Amino acid sequence: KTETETTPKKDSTEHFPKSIAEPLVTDIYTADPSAHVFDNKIYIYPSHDIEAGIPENDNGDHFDMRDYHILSMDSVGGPVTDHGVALDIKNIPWAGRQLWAPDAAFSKGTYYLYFPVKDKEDVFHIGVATSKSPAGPFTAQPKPIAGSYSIDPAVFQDTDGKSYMYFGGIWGGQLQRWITGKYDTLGKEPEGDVPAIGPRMARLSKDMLKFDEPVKEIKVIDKDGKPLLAKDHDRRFFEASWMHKYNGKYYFSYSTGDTHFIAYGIGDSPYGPFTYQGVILKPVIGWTNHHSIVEYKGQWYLFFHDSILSKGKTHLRSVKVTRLQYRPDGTIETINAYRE
Ligand code: FUB
Repeated sequence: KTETETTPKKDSTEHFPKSIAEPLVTDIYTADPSAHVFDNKIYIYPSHDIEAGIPENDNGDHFDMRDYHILSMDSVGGPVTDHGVALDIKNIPWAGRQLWAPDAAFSKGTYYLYFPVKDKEDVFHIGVATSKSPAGPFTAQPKPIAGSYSIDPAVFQDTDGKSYMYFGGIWGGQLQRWITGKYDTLGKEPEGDVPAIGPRMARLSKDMLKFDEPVKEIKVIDKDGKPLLAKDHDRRFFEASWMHKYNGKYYFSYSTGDTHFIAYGIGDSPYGPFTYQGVILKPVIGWTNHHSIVEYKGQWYLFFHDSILSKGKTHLRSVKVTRLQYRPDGTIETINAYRE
């Protein structure tokens, strides 16, 4: 093991509510789980949280992660394999600091790991690394994806074979610095009765290494077709994009950040717009909320994280999984990660 943190004792949960799920692994801290089914197994691409000793701030400097470990399992509830270091920041030529929430995809015999990291000027961009194995190790491309910025890539492969990347996150994720399309360190999250900043997306090229079209802003709208407003912190997009398809509809889900919900909208196209539907996951222990949704052997699952194992340290999280249920009308039952 390369980790320096110690393993918290099992009784560390005694002052927290009883969770509906246990951490998938307890010898390292993991977060931001992006789950996929590859080779009939579930592979989870999480952030690898560490104690870097950096004080908490709104920029997220305390999330100073330096490598990725990939997890896999043959069955939900069965043994979980930690495949060790899959990519180290030392081996990403353009990286400065902070390896945040990754995602992965498979195409034509190659696995792709997409990752946000700050460059040497402290600006987040999204990189890609390749491997012949879903568990890595991955080899990073020499430069970030051209035209990429901000954080939290989520790659969705549609049933017609096209692949799309959704990305972006405000505050520490720097999306508010790209409002004009050019980087501006003074960019701020809008306030009040103006539309909220939307997540970004672009179709990926056939080789999965580039954007195949200009980056677009996508809209989450209310039932009247109006974009969610900047003041609507309970519903507006903050970070942690995820896309999945169910019964022919496109489900875009995300974190509301400072109000701590995983919320979602449904649309008829991967480009949206997505009509806001409600909350998938209520706030968890720890500031961040970040998830993925995947179908495995006919059952849908929500992967998420919380900070119970670290006794509530926001930057030391643990990945968990629980079942996700649809109502007959296609909306999703809200999940409370804790027993009432
Ligand atoms: O893990 C670092 C950041 O915290 C992620 O990129 C965000 O989505 C939040 O979970």
